Amino acid sequence: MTLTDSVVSQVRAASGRPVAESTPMEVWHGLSSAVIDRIADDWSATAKTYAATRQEHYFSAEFLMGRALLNNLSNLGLVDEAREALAAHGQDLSTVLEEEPDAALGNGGLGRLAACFLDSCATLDLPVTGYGILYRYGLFKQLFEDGFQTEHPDPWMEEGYPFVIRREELQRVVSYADLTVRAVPYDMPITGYGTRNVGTLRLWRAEPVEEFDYVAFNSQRFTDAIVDRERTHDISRVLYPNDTTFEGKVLRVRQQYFFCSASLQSIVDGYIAAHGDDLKGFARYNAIQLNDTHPVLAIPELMRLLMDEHSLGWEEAWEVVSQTFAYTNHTVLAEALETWEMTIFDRLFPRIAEIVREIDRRFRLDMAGRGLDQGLIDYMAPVAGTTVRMAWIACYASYSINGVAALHTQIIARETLKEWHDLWPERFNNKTNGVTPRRWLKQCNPRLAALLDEVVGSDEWVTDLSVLARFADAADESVLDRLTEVKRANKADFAAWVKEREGVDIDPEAIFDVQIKRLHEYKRQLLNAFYILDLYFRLKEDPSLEVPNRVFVFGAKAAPGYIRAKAIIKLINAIADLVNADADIDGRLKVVFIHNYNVSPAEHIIPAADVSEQISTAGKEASGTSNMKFMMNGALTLGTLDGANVEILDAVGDECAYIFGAREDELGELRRDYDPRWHYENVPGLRRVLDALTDGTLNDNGSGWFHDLRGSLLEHGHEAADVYYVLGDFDDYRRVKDRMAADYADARGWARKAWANIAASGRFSSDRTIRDYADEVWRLDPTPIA
Ligand code: 26W
Repeated sequence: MTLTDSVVSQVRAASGRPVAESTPMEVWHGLSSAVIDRIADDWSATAKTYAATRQEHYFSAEFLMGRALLNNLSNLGLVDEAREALAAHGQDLSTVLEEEPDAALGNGGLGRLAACFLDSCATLDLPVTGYGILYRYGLFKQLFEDGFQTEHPDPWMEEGYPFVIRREELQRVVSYADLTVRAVPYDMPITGYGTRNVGTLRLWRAEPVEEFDYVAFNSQRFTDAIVDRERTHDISRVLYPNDTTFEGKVLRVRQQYFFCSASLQSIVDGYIAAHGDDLKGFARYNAIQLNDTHPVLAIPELMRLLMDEHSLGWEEAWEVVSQTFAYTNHTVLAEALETWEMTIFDRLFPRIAEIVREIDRRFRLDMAGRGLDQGLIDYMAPVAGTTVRMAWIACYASYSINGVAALHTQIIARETLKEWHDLWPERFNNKTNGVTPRRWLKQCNPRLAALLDEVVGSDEWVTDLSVLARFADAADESVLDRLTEVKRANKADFAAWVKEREGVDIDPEAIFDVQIKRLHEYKRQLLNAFYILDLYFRLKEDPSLEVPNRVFVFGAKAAPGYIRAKAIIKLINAIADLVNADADIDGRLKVVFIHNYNVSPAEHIIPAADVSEQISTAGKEASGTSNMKFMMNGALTLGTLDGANVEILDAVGDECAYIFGAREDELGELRRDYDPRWHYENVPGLRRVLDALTDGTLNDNGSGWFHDLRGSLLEHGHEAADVYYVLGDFDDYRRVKDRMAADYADARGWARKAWANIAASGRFSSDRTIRDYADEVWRLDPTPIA
């Protein structure tokens, strides 16, 4: 059946009406079902092929998938056919695509990385499956009220979602001491670009067991059963909105155990079906990547399954476990390191608690045998008094430990995980992050994709982005002018999108300067805000100042309990109110805070950006991945030498990136006698900016938040002032950013730099990252279906 025939029948089935009379949402449902119909045979064949081979399983509490329909159509080469099929019935594909809700099952970088990885694994025909949780509510929806963030639920699949298939027959039971639940898998097909292989993301949903034994549901225990039903549904109800700050909430550890246990049961059963019941060979056929410490309970849980259900001895089981797991660290921030109270483990899963204590006991013997002193053993042991340290368990049990950018890997080896590196340096390796050029270039920026097709002479760059390097010098003036034209057209589209979504007019001729990422003090949105405020005052003081028009774009969610981050959002909105409405400024500066930033807004924003703000305090951003998306789309990086920025700079050269600020290796020294007050008093512009927070220039609606922000930078209270060195880096930031703006006037020169960025972006494709994991960590071969 052609897609056209299939779409018509699926839309009619979804709406009960002819296609022409169906709503765009109904058309979205029908077209999505037609895609599933199209891939069903290949998906099943892929699963069968992978079951027989060595596989990798990617365990992650977060998968920030975004929208699925365009991605699938594009991977399958069906975009034009779908557009025509709909047009024949008076329906517009772009309108239909914009109906789709984002699957926002992640907070930020770590979750989106998992999604890009799955795309690359499918495209490279690698036998990799993702495992996570089917959260009923994704990351909260963000609105602004009087410039304050408010949070609202995101019931993203309440109206049905064709891209997950419930696999009733594959359900498992997960037991806690106080509760037994069913785990039902919902499988999402992961198509690759230009391949028939279709991978799988398996997301588990918690459901009550009463369908199994509803006898217990009757009579005396009726209310208990109702309460248990709710407690069960709680497990997969909502994604924790905390990014980087650890909270020892019982529900979170329940969630972690839930998906680890269900996934391992499914993998072990798959192994037995394919290779027989001698579990000692498990690690020959299976590797498990732990995406940060969130799935580390999989380590004691696999021990339990091997020993209690499959009768291996401790040593045999430990041998299997220590050849199965690999651990990726995603942050050096101390407040993010997960530790749990042992009492929680005792209460929820006493057997896991017992296994963790035994790991701890044997670790101590093992280390004493190696001659480590007692202080060091106590520091590194999995259990410290009453707390369990998940990162230490991961380091002890994993055959591979990796960071996510070269600098980050150096820092974890030298500091965060130093003692482990001293013991087992061979376990440590770097895997610099990457992003998929399918979603982040081909799909979101069709104009640039068309230009690349022409310059390269084919679309081979889509699956091998490194070919662009061959064309680094191939950009003559006509190519550069067309690149400028592509960017201009993208900016015009974006301006229309902003007008419609946020009600703000922006000038497509202005420099579009963008910072989109979770709101955190270390990411220093505040530094950007201070620059804007300072520029505003400079323009007020001297209206004849020659500066190009500027549009500053922000997108960021703050964790609901992170008041200082929320204060920074309020501040940026207050600056927008001040600047956008000022008749003296007359549109020369505009500030737009895109509400509810997510994957699909990013796809509108990034292709239109001129400047990519990557301004974290050096040493704090493990990698960053939006930096790579911007680079691919021809925006120039304005950044510190942090995370993957270091490697971006290395790839493009310093004429094609704007680098400022203190380096990671200087900061220790600089901070020792750092006096933010001195900067306030002596750095041009800073006093005026900081005073504006509290002198009535900016309105925080009586919250006192701006006063607190100012205090966090200037006052030595119980915490150190300006721990992220905002004032220390301000002067250099301002100088470099001013220079960058001046450079923009030379359109050809700017385009040349933009082209250099695009051409050098090959090493930041997640295809490269995944090949490195497959070769060096997973030892996995591409396995195309016959
Ligand atoms: C336990 C609370 C918690 C929740 C999330 C702690 C830590 C996290 C993540 C590790 C935060 C995160 O998303 N880290 C980001 O990972 C990206 C992918 O590797 C990197 O590009 C970012 O630099 C890093 O901040």
